[in-house]
Amino acid sequence: MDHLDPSDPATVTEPADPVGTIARRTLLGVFGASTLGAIGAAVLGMTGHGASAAAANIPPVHDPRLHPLPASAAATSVPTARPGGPADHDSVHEAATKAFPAKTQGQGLQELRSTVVSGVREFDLVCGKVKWEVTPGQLVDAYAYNGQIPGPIMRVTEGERVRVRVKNDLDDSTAVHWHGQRVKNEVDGVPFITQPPIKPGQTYTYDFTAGPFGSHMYHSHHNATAQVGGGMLGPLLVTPKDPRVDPAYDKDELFIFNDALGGLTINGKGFPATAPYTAKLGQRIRFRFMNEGQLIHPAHLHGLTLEVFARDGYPLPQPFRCDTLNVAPGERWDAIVLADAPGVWAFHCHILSHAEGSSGMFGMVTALIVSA
Ligand SMILES: [Cu+2]
Repeated sequence: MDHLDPSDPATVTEPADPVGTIARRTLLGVFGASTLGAIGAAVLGMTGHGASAAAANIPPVHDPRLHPLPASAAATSVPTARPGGPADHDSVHEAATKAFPAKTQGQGLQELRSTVVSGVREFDLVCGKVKWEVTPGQLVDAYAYNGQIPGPIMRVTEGERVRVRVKNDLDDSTAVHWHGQRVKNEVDGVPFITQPPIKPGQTYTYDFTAGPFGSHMYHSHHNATAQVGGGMLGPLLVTPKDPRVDPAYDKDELFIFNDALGGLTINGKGFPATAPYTAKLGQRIRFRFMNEGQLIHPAHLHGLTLEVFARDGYPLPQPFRCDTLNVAPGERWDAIVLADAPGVWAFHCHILSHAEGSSGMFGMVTALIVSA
């Protein structure tokens, strides 16, 4: 990914960037429309549709099958000859990588609004079916809270009383479990153990006191393989009453794995539609890793160090450093990354079949872009 130059002012992003939209714009600026066009034309040329690329006024790419280059030029030329050969392989990889970050419809992890009524923080969640765009043009039937995958961020404070109204607009029953919270048993969200299922059309109200603090989750606990796998999950972030229990950080980011809906995703999107994380040199970024899937996913960050300080919300007695952090289903891990080296650092699941194949990178791949 060294084709991006983070020292280039075009890649500098504002710290308050909401979920990578600025990075997307600036990255596109770096690649430039002509570059993207050339990549598109290269791919089209390989598959024999070069004429339409030319008609679209995309800069021409040499097709050596039609017009062989002199040997000296061929040595430095891009996509060469043989369909299925190494050059094809490279051009497909290049196109997949340079499409990053690709635009898709639908954005998960928006802050969920709440209101405080008589000292109780109230939220509304609506369960519904949606079509979710995982990668450009890949629309899948999904379940969502408030139309988002992952669901919106619920942010509460340790010890605060919380009320969540859950409206079921699905054709199926559901229930919500507050994963990691020490709630009273009757609001634990398990149908036929602690409550009846929430039938289609019904609204069910959960009432609990938030705690312990840390990075937690909410998700369906009914037909969960389908419903959680299909998108019914979200983060429940409990701010500690005493802020001194957390290390200092400048940015707070979520990194949620899932592996059912539309394949292998980070925050509901597959590469190249995953959003890059951005930081300025010297910033400290808190990453909250969560796994809502069926498989383990080791998160690997190139070039920088993860300082892991909490597991499942609980502060570690002995924080540790690593660059590959295994995140098992249901787990949450919190880590600080000091952005002490500029660059576009690949950040991906290190089960290789979750990240890169014969057509290039896909699935659980993103990047942390550190600008000087
Ligand atoms: Cu994985």
